[in-house]
Amino acid sequence: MNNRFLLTIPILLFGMIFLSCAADDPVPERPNIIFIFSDDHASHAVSAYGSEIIETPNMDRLAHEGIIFHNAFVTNSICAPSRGVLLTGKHSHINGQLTNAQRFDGTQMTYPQVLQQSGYRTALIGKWHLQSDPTGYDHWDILPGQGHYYNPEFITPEGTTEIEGYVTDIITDKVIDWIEENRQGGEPFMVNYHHKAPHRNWKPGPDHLGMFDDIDLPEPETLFANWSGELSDQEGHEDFPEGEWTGRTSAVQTQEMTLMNHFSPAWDLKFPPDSVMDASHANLWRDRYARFNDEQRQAWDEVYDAYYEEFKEKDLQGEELLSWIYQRYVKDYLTTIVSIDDNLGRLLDYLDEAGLAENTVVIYTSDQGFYLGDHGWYDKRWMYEESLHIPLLIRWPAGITQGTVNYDLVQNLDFAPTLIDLAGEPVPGDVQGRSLIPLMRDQTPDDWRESIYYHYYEYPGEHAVQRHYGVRTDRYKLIHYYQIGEWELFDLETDPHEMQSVYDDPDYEGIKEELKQELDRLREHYEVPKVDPV
Ligand code: SGN
Ligand code: CA
Repeated sequence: MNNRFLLTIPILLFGMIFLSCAADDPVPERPNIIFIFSDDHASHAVSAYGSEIIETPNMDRLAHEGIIFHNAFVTNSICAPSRGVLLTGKHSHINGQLTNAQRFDGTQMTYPQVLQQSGYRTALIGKWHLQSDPTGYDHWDILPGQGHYYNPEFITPEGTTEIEGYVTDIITDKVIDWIEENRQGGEPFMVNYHHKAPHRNWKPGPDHLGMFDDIDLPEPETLFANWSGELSDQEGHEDFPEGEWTGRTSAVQTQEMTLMNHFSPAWDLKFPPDSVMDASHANLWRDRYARFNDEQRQAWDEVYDAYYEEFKEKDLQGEELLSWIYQRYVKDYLTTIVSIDDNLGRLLDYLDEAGLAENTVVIYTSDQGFYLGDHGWYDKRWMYEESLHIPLLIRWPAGITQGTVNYDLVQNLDFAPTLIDLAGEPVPGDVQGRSLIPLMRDQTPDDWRESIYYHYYEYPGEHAVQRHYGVRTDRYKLIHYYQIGEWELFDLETDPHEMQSVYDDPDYEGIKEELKQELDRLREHYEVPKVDPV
């Protein structure tokens, strides 16, 4: 018996139940689903999560009109692995996508396949990053690799087309057009609406260039934590524990993601290509710069030439330089998010006008979090809060009470089972996540998880973050950098920024032992092999 036949049985059963109930007790129609996935969007850059640096009114609208999850985390804070987990509901060591370098095996069970076979119309539009062709979609229209911010190419089964404009606007146009074409005919739809933004190198769209110019954004408390081997005594930062590396492992010292030492003047600060001939990433930046059309280039230069002039004129050093880099970095990053939020507003307006809002589940989340100068860093990969955490906002007027707030520990592992459950299909037994539908209804099961498992594998790799796995409970986090034999233990209540490991603190001996046992239990439960498969 082949898989397709097996999958038709639940569909037939669903149909029979639907028909038998239809006369007197109408079963609610299966909802449409719009899964919005941004790339590297940290939850501390969403105002619904209390961000102090950006307003995201349309994301906040999802939270107010639906549910906000305050404790949503990834299993592996890097792009392609996160996407593998999204599609399968299984940890990286099971779905095979352990790093960005691998090709996703699309022949395994993925939720788009289940939905497609159960009668959903399915589409994937935007970033994909999994190398193999997407499976389970009636329609796919994806960026090659990381894609481009300006005048991006898109690949479909028919070939590659370059489209003039800004990537976030174009992806949204494509999503709305596809929904408009596919909303008729009685079948529900599911669309993966996947942004490129706010991925490095954070290029603002033409409508928003320079929008934060007149503002000084607040700095994160840990901005000066790692940058030079010395702790800052700058006003407002004097509370750091003694000695910058104290209490953390050597992994923190050997990473390559500081704003101070690893940021590229060309690629990241976008200094004029001719000014930075010798700088790292200069050719990459020249290549991207060449993509602008004349109008785009002129608008860009007007704004970015001024930043470069300011940089030269001020001739900053040390902490003042880091502060300047931080402002430039975060302003570009946030500006790309403003475009996402504006386009989300456009989509929500469209759903209202089309009469689709009531029974369409709109999910907003990201493939992982990001460092916004926290610890002096950009990028992700670590199990520390800023990159472990993801925004997760879901609106579904027909199924979720407005203003629902959830604090349970949920993970991207739960997306596939949730989406399968929303479609009324049984969740396959080997899926490792759990459906979030009971949580959406404010009915968390008694046996909901009390800890999460995390595992990052991409070392050696860009930004040089050591491999590590760990466990997080609502209060504690234990991390094992297993290739260098080092551990960290954080008490998130007393040390929310994870600056001081208490692994060797005798007061935490009991907690440490409990967490080690819990980590062993999770590794066994999730069938983690003793030796890394990559
Ligand atoms: C690129 C970026 C990295 C980033 C990876 C992974 N470098 O390689 O900074 O960590 O993507 O990001 S860049 O020079 O090309 O900008 S991920 O989100 O796709 O995992
Ligand atoms: Ca990413």
